Amino acid sequence: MAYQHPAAQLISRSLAGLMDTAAAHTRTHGRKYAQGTQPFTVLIEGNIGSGKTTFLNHFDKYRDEVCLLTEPVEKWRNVNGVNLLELMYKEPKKWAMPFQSYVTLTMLQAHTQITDKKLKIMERSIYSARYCFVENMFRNGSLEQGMYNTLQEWYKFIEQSIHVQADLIIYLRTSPEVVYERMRQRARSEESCIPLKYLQELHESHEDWLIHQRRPQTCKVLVLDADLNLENILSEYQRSETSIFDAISGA
Ligand code: DCM
Ligand code: MG
Repeated sequence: MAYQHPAAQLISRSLAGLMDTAAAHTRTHGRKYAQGTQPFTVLIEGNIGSGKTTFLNHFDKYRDEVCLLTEPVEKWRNVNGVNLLELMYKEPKKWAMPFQSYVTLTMLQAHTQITDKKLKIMERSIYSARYCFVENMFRNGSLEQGMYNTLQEWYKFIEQSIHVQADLIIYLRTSPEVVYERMRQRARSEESCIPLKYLQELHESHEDWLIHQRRPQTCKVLVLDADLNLENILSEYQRSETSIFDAISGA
């Protein structure tokens, strides 16, 4: 058998283990794995640098009532000592596939995480991986047809057998030029090679999904103007708080 990097082996084994459990669950119970275990779930979506983490931090004051799940980027930077995020940007043709498989695993862990809180807020989801990042990586040639098809098969299986649905999506809508500037200021080392064009492409795929509704839409989308700077975005945050609490009381 061809040599496989230990990180890639680990990812395949963990993902396969989770899928076996899900399949067995669906066979035994006739319903999706994790169904009925999830509270009202809100996904925070938006381009790189759109302020998703800052938005989640804003909800920190409700931490006793809200399960806050920030994007597992630290896990992606350290898979048993391997920085998959860095490898994916440095050598996309080789590493985009294992990176997105690992994103799938960590997102599934977040989607299915049990909590006794009444509200779960997640930074990004399996949906943005599928509809934005993976689509874009396929279009720009980082993913070969066979890699792309394999990921699509995982997504189809997940959709059928695991409860990953959300109740509300908050879209932090930005313009690519603004997030490009923010990304450069934030200066995450792995992202130093990202050109404006990449952010423009990701912007278009978020727009196609959340504004033009060109993807299967399962829940309501609240759009916030996330071009605003920190001082001015507070009123947008308050608008989203009201929407979340209204939606929960109407759910
Ligand atoms: N990322 C990716 N594929 C995903 C999710 C995220 O390539 N499915 C990348 C984009 C960013 C980093 O991970 O470089 C963290 O995202 P952000 O800064 O938007 O939180
Ligand atoms: Mg973030």
